[in-house]
Amino acid sequence: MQKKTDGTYICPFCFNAIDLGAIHYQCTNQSCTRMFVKAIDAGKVENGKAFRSESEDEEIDMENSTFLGRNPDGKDSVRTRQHIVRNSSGICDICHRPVHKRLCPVCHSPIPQEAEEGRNIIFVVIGARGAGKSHYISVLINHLKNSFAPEFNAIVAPASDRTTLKYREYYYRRLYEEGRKLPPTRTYENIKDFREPMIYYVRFPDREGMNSATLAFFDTAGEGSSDNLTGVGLNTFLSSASGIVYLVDPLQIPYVNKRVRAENIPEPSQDVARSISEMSDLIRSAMGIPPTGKIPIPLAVVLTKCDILLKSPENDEEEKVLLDASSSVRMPRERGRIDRDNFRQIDAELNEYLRRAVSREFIDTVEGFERHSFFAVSALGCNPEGSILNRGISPFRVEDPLIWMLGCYETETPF
Ligand SMILES: Nc1nc2c(ncn2[C@@H]2O[C@H](COP(=O)(O)OP(=O)(O)OP(=O)(O)O)[C@@H](O)[C@H]2O)c(=O)[nH]1
Ligand SMILES: [Mg+2]
Ligand SMILES: [Zn+2]
Ligand SMILES: [Zn+2]
Repeated sequence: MQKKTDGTYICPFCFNAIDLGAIHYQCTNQSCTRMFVKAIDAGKVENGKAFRSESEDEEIDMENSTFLGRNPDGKDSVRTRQHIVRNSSGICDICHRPVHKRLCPVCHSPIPQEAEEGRNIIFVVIGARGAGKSHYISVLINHLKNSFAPEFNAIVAPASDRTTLKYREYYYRRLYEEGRKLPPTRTYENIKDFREPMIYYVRFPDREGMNSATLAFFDTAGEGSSDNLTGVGLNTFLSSASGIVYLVDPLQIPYVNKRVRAENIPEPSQDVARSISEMSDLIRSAMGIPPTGKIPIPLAVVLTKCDILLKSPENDEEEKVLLDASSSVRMPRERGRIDRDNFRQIDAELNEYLRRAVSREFIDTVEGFERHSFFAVSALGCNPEGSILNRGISPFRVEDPLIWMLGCYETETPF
């Protein structure tokens, strides 16, 4: 489907289709940047000033600066001590030794080893304002490393140092070390850090066929207006994805909102149905798919904060909107493989539930995707009372959508 085997590769950072024969490199030879700077100062580099920082040990990475929304001439431009080779020869233009660190020529993000294998499937996670994206993403990343990886014999690794730093600084530290809730994303001061997605590679070394996937976490609101907060146009981003995890906060659904009683319930919102149909329209126009045609990208529609839906009802009204004792969401999936029956039951139950709680149109929009499935997850495992997570973090079913999506791309070797 989205697999590219003709020598092009979709960069999961900037979502440009890259010709693998026309890329850039980075030389790990420590002295090349200094020599490059000397060559600039001697006037031997065309347009050399553009790469010259105040330091003799660093050069300016114009492409990466531009991608991150920073001024390449300004103080916050991206600097590097590893010389960038702006041609695809595979030989450093300074030290003339072979170079192996491959970069996307547009944004200068790293290109992984697996790029050639045509198995670069990119899954993206998005959702409307307040849907629970930030908490879901942070908990999922931690859960993938600590729980999913050992269960499925997988290796989960960040694609770049910046992903590692960003995850630690904005998410992990606050949630897991300080035990505090994350703030709304839009109030982050340095919004520029959020132009770049956090990218993780998931590899299955024992499996043939589909043995690696890329996860791109873009932590912004899933509305059209968020377009200018990301380095990538939302339509490009969505239509190049191999799978979309779309988060919905059930507590924002007016029908559920007015019946559930719990601390910190968000305001009801009409956005639940509206924003998914906007997303679907955006993809249809970007991919040229008419309203009657199916969108070929697998879609997981995920109800977040389901800890609240699983509590015991306190009255008849609550009973109408909570998941009952026999709900399939409570039935554990079989471990170490794709438990399709379990997912199918949850999908059928939530389809019914959302048809009633949201609308028929909402379901129709979701069914406009060739492959789709409903899920219910909880990042925190409980409803936080204030801003302190004093009951800890116990994620529930956060990995389900990912397992299902991997199943959509599974070829020879079943889990
Ligand atoms: N009960 C419960 N509440 C949650 C859970 N995850 C998030 N929340 C609540 O939902 C609020 C919003 O979650 P966020 O992760 O910040 O949502 P977001 O989609 O990133 O929001 P914006 O960045 O503002 O668009 C949090 O402040 C929590 O109070 C969960 O697993 N269970
Ligand atoms: Mg957020
Ligand atoms: Zn790129
Ligand atoms: Zn070199």
